[in-house]
Amino acid sequence: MKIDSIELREIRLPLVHFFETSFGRTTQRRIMLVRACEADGAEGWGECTAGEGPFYSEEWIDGAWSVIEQFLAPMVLGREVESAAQVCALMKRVRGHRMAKAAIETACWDLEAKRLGVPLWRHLGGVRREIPCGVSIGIQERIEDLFAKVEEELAAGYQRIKIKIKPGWDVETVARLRERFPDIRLMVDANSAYTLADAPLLRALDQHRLMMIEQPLAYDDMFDHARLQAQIETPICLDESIRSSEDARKAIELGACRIINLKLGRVGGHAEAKKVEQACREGNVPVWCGGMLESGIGRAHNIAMATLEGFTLPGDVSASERYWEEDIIDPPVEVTSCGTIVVRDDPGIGYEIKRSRIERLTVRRAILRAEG
Ligand code: OSB
Ligand code: MG
Repeated sequence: MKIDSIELREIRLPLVHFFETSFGRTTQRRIMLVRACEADGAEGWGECTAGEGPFYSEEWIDGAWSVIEQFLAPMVLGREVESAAQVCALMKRVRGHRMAKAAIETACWDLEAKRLGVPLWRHLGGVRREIPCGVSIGIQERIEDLFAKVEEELAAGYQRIKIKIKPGWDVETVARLRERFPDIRLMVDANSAYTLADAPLLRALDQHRLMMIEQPLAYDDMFDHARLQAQIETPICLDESIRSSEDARKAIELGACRIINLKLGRVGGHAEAKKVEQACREGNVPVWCGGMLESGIGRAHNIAMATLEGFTLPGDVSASERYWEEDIIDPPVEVTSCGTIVVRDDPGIGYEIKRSRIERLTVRRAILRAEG
C-alpha cells in the first residue's frame, strides 16, 4: 500500500438533540473526514473523532487538522507499507494525537479491505455478524425528560441504558430511574467528574445494581481508580484513561477497572484497538465499543471493530437517526427490534458514501500530496 493523496474535509452536522456530559454540551458537530487515495484512484474513508474543543481529551478538530497537515500526512504520503496494519508505525515519531492518527489509519483499512473485496469486519478478524447495542443518554434539564428518553430507547429495543452523571445529577437521579425501571440493564458515565474523596457518594450507587460506572475519576488516572474499585462493588469501566494496549494491561494488572470501553480514535486506530481487545481477552476483562457522536463513517468503523471476539457487552453504537436528520452514508445505521446492528457484507466499511451530501456540508477542504 502506498498512499498518494489525503483529502481532509470539515463538515458541520447539527445533532437532533443536544448531548450533555459533565464536561459540556454539544449541539452541532464539527467533523473532520479523511479520504486516503492510492495513485490508481483506490480510496478509503476515515473520520476523526476529536471533539469541537479539548474537553474529553487534549485533542480537538483544529489541532487534529493541523497535526495531520504539518506532520502526520507527510509521514504517510508516498511511503510504501505492506498493509494498513503498518500505517500507525509510520506516524510513531509523533507522540499522542491518536484521534488524528486514527482518522488516517482507519481510512487506510477501509481502502485495503475494498481493494481485497472483503468487508472490513472480516478483514479485521471479526467473529460476529450482529452486535449488541445500548444507548448513551446525556444529562437532561428535568428528570421527566430523562424518563421519557429511557422509555423511548427501551421501546426501540436497545439492550442497555447508560446515563451521564455529574455532581448534582447522580445518586438521586439513579435512585429515581431505578425505582421507575427496576429490571433494566443500567450504567452511568461520569466523564471524570469526581475524585477519590467522593468514594462514599459513589459507594451509594452500589445498591442500584449498575452494570458499571464509567470513568468516575481523572481522565489521566489509574492509581486512584484502583483504590476506588477496592471500596465499591459496582465494576469500574475505564474510558478516557485507556489510550493503548499497554494502558489496558496496566489498568487490569492494577485492578483499576473490571471492564473497558474501547474507542477506536482514543487508541489510535484499528491496529492498536485489536491489541487492546487482545489484552482484555487475556486479562478476562470484557470490552464494549464506545462512541464519540460519530457520523456514519466513524460509526461504520465502530461496527466493524465491535465484531471482534472480546466485544461481549452492548456498546454505545446506535442508530444514525438518534443523532442526525440525515446521515452521510447510505443506508443509515439501523438497529433491529432486539437492539442489534447487523453487519454489512459489502467491501470495506460496507456503506455507500453520500458524496453530494458531504460536498454540500463541507466548510473547509485540503488535499495533501507527497512532496516532490
Ligand atoms: O464518554 O463515552 C463518552 C460522547 C462524547 C464524548 C464522550 C462520550 C460520549 C458518549 C456518547 O457517551 C456516545 C455516543 O452516543 O456516540
Ligand atoms: Mg465515557
